[in-house]
Amino acid sequence: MNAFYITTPIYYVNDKPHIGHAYTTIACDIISRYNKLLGNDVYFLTGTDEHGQKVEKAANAAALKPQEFVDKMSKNFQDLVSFLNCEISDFIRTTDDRHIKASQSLWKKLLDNNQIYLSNYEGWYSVRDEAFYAENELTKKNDKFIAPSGAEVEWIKEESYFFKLSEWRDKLIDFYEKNPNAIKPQSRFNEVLSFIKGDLKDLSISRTTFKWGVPVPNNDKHVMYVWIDALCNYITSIGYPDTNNENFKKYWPGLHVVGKDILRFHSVYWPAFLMAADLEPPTRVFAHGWWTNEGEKISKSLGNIIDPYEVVSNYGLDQIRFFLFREVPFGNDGDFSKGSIAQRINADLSNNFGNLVQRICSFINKNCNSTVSNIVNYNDEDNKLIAFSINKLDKYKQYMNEQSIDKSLKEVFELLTETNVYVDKQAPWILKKTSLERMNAVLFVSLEIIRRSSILLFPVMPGSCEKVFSILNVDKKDITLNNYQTTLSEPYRINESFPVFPRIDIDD
Ligand code: ME8
Repeated sequence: MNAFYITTPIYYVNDKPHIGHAYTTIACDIISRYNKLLGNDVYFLTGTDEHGQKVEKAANAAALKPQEFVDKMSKNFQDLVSFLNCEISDFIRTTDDRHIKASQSLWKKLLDNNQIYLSNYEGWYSVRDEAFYAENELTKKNDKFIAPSGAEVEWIKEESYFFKLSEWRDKLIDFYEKNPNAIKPQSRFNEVLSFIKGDLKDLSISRTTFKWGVPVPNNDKHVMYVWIDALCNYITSIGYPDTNNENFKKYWPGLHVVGKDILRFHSVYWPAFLMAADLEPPTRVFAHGWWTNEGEKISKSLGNIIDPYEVVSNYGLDQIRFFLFREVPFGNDGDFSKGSIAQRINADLSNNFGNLVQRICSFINKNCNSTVSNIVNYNDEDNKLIAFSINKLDKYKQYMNEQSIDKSLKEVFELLTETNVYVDKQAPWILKKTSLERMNAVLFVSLEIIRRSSILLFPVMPGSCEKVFSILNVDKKDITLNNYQTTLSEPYRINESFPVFPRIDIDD
């Protein structure tokens, strides 16, 4: 059994979760469930990032003590995970004792390895991004300097600990040249490599102007820069500082899925911290794109935040899980528009997948006493479709292994389209009068493809595929990719069918 470790970013608790947070968590759930279908031993981590000036300011604005505020806000993110039907292994909070201990241990390790020194920081800082910027990265707007993210920066001047990032330049270049798949998609890899090849300066890793953070060991005046604390969550959960722990040995290093906004932290700072602490860098960082709402950037000030609870109640959970990953290539930016959701659901789920399930299963219910039997031989058309389904499995796996979820889904839908064409052409309703033997063969092949497609779609739409499996009488333990090619036994009895994907009224 191969061990597989996957993480979402840990989300800031300064605000309520929105569709962007749901997107990354669902992506990781899909990749995690796919790995479980492969038979891998999966550890899936998500959680909340609760320190830093931004969270402290939000707590003040809510007139709550920071700890009370983060307890309340973190709960929203925990509830969202189960609401989205995501199966996690652990939910980490950076205010957990285990995490404070782990991040202080990481700090001490860096100190012991002579990677940290005390000096003065003077430069541009954005509270919103919790990030430092070089002057040449900024633009000027109404006398204010703006970071590439659009956030305002302020000039800060304070005593600070520094991490010797500049010393890691060559080692990072070497690591990425040897591991060209360690950042995906490819365009992001090139972007990171050219950033590293530029002028990599030492990184300020502590702050003295606020208190809401992990205290720097042996110097209470400083709290850790929120990113060194935050990134450490990925190793806290699997037992750091005990690197001989079962989980640590089994799962590290892993795959981090992040939004493109925080790629630099994960693919430059984090691998450097890890190598400097004698640990391995992540296996891969996958940076996905950004969602807009009807063409506009999603932001609180524009008042166009998309609430995951609301969209799920309008369209259904699996419909939204599906839309997010079928509509937009994973890695690209996407636009959340009501028209495209309805169209996507109707075309792919109601008319293609749902229709195939419904027409085949209700035909078997009505005309065959719910049982398919008497298969003598498959003809060329049957064999062709079966062979096509095997070819689709190979492509599906190849794309899933590189996190191209959209491409995997496209393969499954080509198989479903082809199967609907096959059913139209074979016309079991006519065969019923002309050849019961052929009718049974066609129904059996169709059921087989429905079963196979439902296995492939399971990671994206677990709840709906379970419904299909309940009609098909397939046991939960048989939902694995190993079982993809072991056909149903014959005679095969199914249960009463029902519509799994109702159509969406476009006018709504
Ligand atoms: O950055 N489209 O937390 P955060 C797509 N705490 N994804 C989006 C999105 C959008 N419009 N908006 C948010 C932080 N996301 C840090 C991370 S990790 C050690 C620390 C998703 O609450 C996307 O995954 O700002 C993005 O990277 C993440 O939420 C940012 O969450």
